Amino acid sequence: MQQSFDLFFASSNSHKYQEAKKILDLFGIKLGFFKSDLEEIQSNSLKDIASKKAKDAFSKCKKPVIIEDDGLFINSLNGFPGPYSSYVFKTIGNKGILDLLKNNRNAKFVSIITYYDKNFLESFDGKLDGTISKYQKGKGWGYDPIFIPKNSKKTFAELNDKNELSHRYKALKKFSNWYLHK
Ligand code: ITT
Repeated sequence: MQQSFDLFFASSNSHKYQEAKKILDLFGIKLGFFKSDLEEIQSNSLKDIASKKAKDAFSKCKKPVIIEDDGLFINSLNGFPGPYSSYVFKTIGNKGILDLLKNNRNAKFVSIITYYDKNFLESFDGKLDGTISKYQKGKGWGYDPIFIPKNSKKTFAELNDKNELSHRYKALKKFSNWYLHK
């Protein structure tokens, strides 16, 4: 039986979709997956990248879409990898990041959720402060084994309640509030 969805999450990354789906379920929004490699412009602004990606996604999906652009910003590296987080993960990975860090390990995860349906183009952000661990801990995707959210001793990969506090949760909560009242 075919399920009906309120909107689609366009991304090449199924981990992001699985988490976004669980979060939007809490707000009563049914999220489908539109698996797609989206065009990503080079820019220092996650919001600009996300807006372009959302329009590209809509032109392919032809249904209301959200896309998400994330960045891990490390203080002692002047915000690197930031908008280049995806590329950096694929090239040097978590080990490469750990090798670059010394004492100051403060960082933040940022999520931009952008919605597009031809009438609306809206973006919502979620930010979460934390630190980068000394070693990889736990089994998780992406930067989960090295990111320790503020007020926690565990990495994202070791936490059971990541979806209740993540950068993604914060951005999707703002999005839901707007979407359900628009
Ligand atoms: P898209 O097709 O949606 O663009 P992507 O994986 O390229 O997928 P981003 O550019 O938004 O997505 O992601 C930047 C990087 O940050 C990417 O390497 C992710 O693995 C990583 N990342 C984002 N959110 C994360 C999270 O909650 N936990 C661990 N890593 C995360």
